Amino acid sequence: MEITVIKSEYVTSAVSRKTCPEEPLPEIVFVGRSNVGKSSLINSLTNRKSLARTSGTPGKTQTINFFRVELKLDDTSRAFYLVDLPGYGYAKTSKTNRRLWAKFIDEYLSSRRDIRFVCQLIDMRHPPQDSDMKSFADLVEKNLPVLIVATKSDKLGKTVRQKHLTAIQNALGVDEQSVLPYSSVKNEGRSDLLDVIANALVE
Ligand SMILES: Nc1nc2c(ncn2[C@@H]2O[C@H](COP(=O)(O)OP(=O)(O)OP(=O)(O)O)[C@@H](O)[C@H]2O)c(=O)[nH]1
Ligand SMILES: [Mg+2]
Repeated sequence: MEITVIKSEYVTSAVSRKTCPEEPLPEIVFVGRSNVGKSSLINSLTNRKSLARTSGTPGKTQTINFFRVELKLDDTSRAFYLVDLPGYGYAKTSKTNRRLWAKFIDEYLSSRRDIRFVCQLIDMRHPPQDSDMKSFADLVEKNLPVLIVATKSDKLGKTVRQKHLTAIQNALGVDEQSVLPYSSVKNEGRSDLLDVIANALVE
């Protein structure tokens, strides 16, 4: 199937359930540690330089950001949201704030009406951290379908890369198809991820 992104735009930054957009579209959600490359991946997918703000300093994204995207699949078009969540495992904010955040994200993931699947990003250079394991278990417990995206694949050589992919699979207890290597610098994995998204949209 020939898939092209025909439109992408920033919609809103939500800080509570009430401020999430109302248009009833399917959502694809990105979660992962701060600095893992969530915002960069959204830019790579949409072919935009700075649709989502990225930064070398962790903790850049601090709100739930909604991007409305339209894909062309054969001769129909489909609209959906890409949803950029703040990273876990890091917070330049108070404990109270962090707790409020965790609660809002938990509510969003538990009760949002049409999350098709969640991309959990894991930095491919390292084995999954405790916070990654916890987040994965939480998503599974919420019955959300999860695709693991192993980021920054451009930073590893071929042999190490395969070794690390296997380590991620084993740590999480998932099969090979559930882990997709990605590089936002080289756009590696982009067409595979677009395929997964297109399939989730037509279901
Ligand atoms: N080499 C390489 N660097 C990447 C890749 N993806 C992201 N980066 C870099 O990693 C850093 C963090 O990227 P972001 O996209 O801002 O990460 P994030 O997950 O959105 O971070 P928070 O918003 O803080 O949660 C930036 O310096 C990016 O340039 C990649 O595929 N390859
Ligand atoms: Mg970000």
